[in-house]
Order: sequence, then C-alpha cells, then structure tokens
Amino acid sequence: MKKAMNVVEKILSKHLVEGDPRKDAEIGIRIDQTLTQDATGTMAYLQFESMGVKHVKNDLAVSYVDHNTVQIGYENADDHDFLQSVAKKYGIVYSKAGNGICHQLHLERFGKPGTTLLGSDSHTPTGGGIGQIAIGAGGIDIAVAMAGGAFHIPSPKVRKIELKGKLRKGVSAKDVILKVLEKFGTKGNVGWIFEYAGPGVRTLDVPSRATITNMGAELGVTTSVFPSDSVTRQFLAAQGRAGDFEKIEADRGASYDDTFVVDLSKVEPMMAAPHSPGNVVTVKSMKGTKVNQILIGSCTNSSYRDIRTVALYLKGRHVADDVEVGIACGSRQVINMLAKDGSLAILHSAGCRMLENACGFCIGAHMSPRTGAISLRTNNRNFEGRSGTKSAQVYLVSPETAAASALTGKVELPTQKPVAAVPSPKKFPVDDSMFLYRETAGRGVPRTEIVRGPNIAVVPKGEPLAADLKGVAAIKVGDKITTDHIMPAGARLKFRSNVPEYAKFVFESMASSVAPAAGGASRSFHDACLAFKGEGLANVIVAGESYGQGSSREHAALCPMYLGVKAVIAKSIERIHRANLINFGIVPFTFEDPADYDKIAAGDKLELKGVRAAVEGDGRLEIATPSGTIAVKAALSDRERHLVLCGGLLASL
Ligand code: MIC
Ligand code: SF4
Repeated sequence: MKKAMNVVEKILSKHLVEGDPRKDAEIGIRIDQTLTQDATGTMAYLQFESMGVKHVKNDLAVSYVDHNTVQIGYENADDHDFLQSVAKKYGIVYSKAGNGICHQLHLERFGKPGTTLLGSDSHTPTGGGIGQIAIGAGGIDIAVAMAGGAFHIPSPKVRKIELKGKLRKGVSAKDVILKVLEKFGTKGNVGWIFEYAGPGVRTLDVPSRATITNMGAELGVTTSVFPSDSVTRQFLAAQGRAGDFEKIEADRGASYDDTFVVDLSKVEPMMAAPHSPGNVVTVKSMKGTKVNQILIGSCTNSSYRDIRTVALYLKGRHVADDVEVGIACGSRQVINMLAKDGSLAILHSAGCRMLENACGFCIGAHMSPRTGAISLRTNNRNFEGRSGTKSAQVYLVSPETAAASALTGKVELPTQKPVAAVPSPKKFPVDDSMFLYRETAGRGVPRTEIVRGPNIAVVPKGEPLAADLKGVAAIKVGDKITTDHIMPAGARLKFRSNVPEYAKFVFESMASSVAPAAGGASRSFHDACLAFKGEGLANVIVAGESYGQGSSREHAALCPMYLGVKAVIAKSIERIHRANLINFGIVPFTFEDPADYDKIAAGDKLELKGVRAAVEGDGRLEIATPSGTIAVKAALSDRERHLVLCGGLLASL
C-alpha cells in the first residue's frame, strides 16, 4: 500500500535529488523557480556571472526591484540598470521598480502549487500560501539554483498546525501567525517546516494564507506551507492562471512529527511588542496606548484584501490629528483595484499618506518615526533600530488593528466596530507590462552588454582554511543578534553592491561590544578587524543564542569575510545565516558547553590550533583562551565541510 503523505512529503519527494529525507541529515532538492530582489540580487547575479553559465537553467527566474527604490544618489539606479541588463542577457524576467513587492507579485503572477521556489529573501515562504515549498536563502544559493544546481536543507521535521473554526470579524491572518509565534517563539525552530491543515484552512483566502506563511519566517523555520485546494483554484482562476492549479492535500492518515491546534474562533487581535516578532501580547492589553505613527503595507499585509479592509474602516472618517498614517500597497494590481472601487479616494480623504508600492518603511528606507515614537506597523519585523529610529518602539499588528487605531491615535480593538469581510475577487485585473523579457525568459539575449556603474564592485573570494589560526574575539555579542544588527539596511542599503564600502558598517550600532583599541578607546568593528588582520590575527565573532536571526542577506557573512573573520562561535546559529557563513568560508562553531560563552571577553586572544584538521574530521576543536581551554563544534555535512575548507562556494568552483 502507498504510504500516506503530508503536503511537505508530496512536494519534496518529487524534487528530491540527493539524500534520504528519513535520515537526520541534509537533502538536496531541485528548484523550479527562483526570485531575487535588488538588495540581494546584485550579489547573486555577480556570483551567477562568475559561474560562466550561458543562461538560467531553472523553469523560471524573476528579478524584482522593490527594496532600494528611494534613489538618493546614483547607487540604487546603478544597481537597477545592472539588474535589468543581467536579466535580459541570461533569460530572467525583470520586474521594474514600481511594479510592486516581490512576494506579493510572485504570489499573484507566478507562484505555482506543488513547485519549489528559492528566493534571496527570507520572506520567500509567502509562496507557501499557494501550496509551494518556497524557501529563503543567500544570493549565492540562488545563483547555484539558476545554474541548475540543487539546494540543500536539513531533512525536515514537519509540524502540523491544525486550524479549526473560523475567525471572528475584525480578527485576521496576522493575528493567527502572531498566535503561532506566541507559542513557538523566534528561536529553536531550525529545521522544521510548518504545514497548515484542518477544516479552518478553507475559511482563509490565499492572501491570508500568504500572510501566515510569510511571517512564518520569523519562527526561523525552513518554510511554511498550506495545501492547494478549491480556494487556491479560485484564486488562480481569478488571476487568469487556472492552468497553474494542481490539487495538493495531505492524505488521510498522513503522519507528522508534531501537531498544534489553533481554534480560529478563539483567536484575539494580537500584536508583537518591541523589539522582537516573538514578543507577542494581546491588543486588549495595550488598548488606549497613544500612538505616533501607523504604517500599513509590506510583503506581509499589502494585498487587495488587506488594504480594502483598511479603507472600509476609514470610510467617511479621518485619521487622528497627531498620528501619521502611511500606506504602501503590494502591487500595481492592488492599486488599480483600489482605484476602481473607490478605496484610494477613501484613503486619501481620510488623511493617509500613500507611499510607493515597495518595501520602503519596512526596511527603514524612509518614514523613520520621531524620537521615542510608538509606531504600529503591519510588517513582520520590529527589531530595534530597523525603522531607522533607534529609540522608536515598533509594534506589529494586523491591518484591522492599524486601521481602527488610526482613527483615534490610540491602540484600539478592531473587533469593537468591525467591517464586513472583503470577498475574494472573481477576477483580478491583470497587467504584466512591467515584467520585462518574458518572451526571452530561459533563453536570454546573449549579446547584451552588462551595465556596470561605479556602484557595482567585484565580489571578493575567500581563502582556503589554514591549518592553524591565531585568532582574536573581535566582538562579543549577546542572544538573538539579527542580521539587521550585523549588517544594517535603511540608509546603508545602497552599498549592497559594493562590499568594501558596505563592510564599514558591520555591527554599526554595536561598537560598545567591539574589542577596544590600545588604551581602551572604542572603535568600529571594521577598524578593529582591519587592525587585527594587520597583526596577522584571524577575527572571530563570539555570540549567544540564535545568532543571525532574520533576513537572508548574505552580506552579514560576506562583509565579515572581507574583514578577515574566519569563525563564529555562538550558542546557536539560525539556518539561513549558518548557510551563508559556510558559503563564505566562515566556520560556524557552537559551544559544546554554552557556559563557556562567559569565559571569552572581547579582545581575548584565541588559539585555534588544528582548526583545518578539526573541520576535516568531526568538527570538534579545543580552543585555548586566556580563561582556559573551551570545546566547540561545527557539525557539518560533507558538502558543507568541503565549502568551508575551500574558503566558500565561489572559491570552490
Ligand atoms: C528583510 O526584510 O529583512 C529583507 C530586507 O527583505 C531581507 C533581505 C535583504 O536584507 O535584502 C530578507 O528578509 O531576507
Ligand atoms: Fe520587503 Fe519588508 Fe518584505 Fe523584507 S520584509 S521583503 S523589506 S516588505
């Protein structure tokens, strides 16, 4: 008899090219679709170019421009031109700035049930809302996938999130994922895939499902996925893509490694308090708190359903005088629909600032709030300083909570005066005119000249791992250090294509944790690293739990590599960042005894004798520190071991 399979098993078994999913090891999967965005895309394509492949080999590759659209100075525009020329040459579909946010657009126009999608953005799992196994990764992994190579993940454990009941009016998908985050937190979920199932699934439309899988990224899981059912069929048909539908549901009797039940009818409006998406509280507990800013949009909550709902709350009313309200729609399709049904006029009349349909505020590229502000936002991350204002207190909420609160300038319960549910549109207006090169997708126009302005620098390559390293703890940081702490975005984002320049800002806001200069003067991580490098020392980063949470930005590994960082020693390291460290030849060590973290101080000299032999072997190494010897371990697969020994993926080619 055929084994009953869950959705994850069904899709992965069709894409498996290496390994055995039943074993506790790594598996390799074939990637059907890839996506990049501009902030990670330039590096991904520079790396792809250096692989010497004629054109992309996977079914579909899309290059989106949505992150760096502010264009103060020439850098962003240089990047856009580079990306456009690369797309034309190599057979990649190019989504021009102004078309919308990558994940919303991909869901609308390309996401296909039963396929695999790899994206150089941690919120790629948005595609799970349409029944894709969609995974975020570093740019170089996308380059490999575009060249036809496999992608590797830990053989997944699958948790069933069983949904029953129906959400009450005024409560929505954002509250559901916040509820899941309340239970599972932002750490300790590495290697899991969350599969949504149960009778409650059919009560959620595709955009709502996508909100849930999108913010699943904050759990640190490999991805999240919904079944593909009649609701998915209706969504695809309304997008004029009925042919892309495939039914994928778990078999009766399918097994899971764990199950968690959410009764949708009992979910209350929730919010994530500063400074972590896992800091979940009820909206009720914050009711009446004065708010300075409310921003609605981002890849989590910018669908037609979401913004139309906001318009229904604001219809015929005005936002409070002392609150600033901004709205960024996810795509041109969303804007066109809102224009047609009168919502745009409602939002303008209500006193909202209509922002560009791009990442914008979510990545701190603009709309930074005032000093000490309380800002309610519908996006997925509220890390300290990400908004561009270090003292701001950012709370993550649903569009409903944001809209209700905009009217009074205080945190309000959206369930008090809820609006009617927005029905799923029967037909979405389709206009693909800002997706370029569809006709040459997969083939490319080989003689296209690549445009390289001065902002496009070369990608540095790593060096083979030395036999022994004389090291130094260049910085010592605490728990839950995000990639935003390591490599700030916002105002620094424009240097993404220029590693020497961007490397000046590694750990920019954490100078107090950096090993001080002689005489105790504090200095930047960049300067400390270069000074130690000059003395022939290998720089080491020492960290607590869950190091590298958050984004997929490989610069958080690439720039440290450029500064001579050879190893990270942490209590634990998050999945995407760990993969990026390996891809750039940095050894990802964890403490054998987490208490040894206390034995190292910033500036301590560390003797990594026999480090190469350790990596070649079982990964265990004893390191001499001024407070005695400590044991660390890098548990690597054969593939990963090879990359680390070579000095990273590019150096291994
Ligand atoms: C994010 O939301 O943090 C980003 C910006 O989209 C990143 C990608 C990047 O750093 O460019 C992500 O989520 O991977
Ligand atoms: Fe863009 Fe924000 Fe989504 Fe990242 S989380 S892709 S910055 S909208």
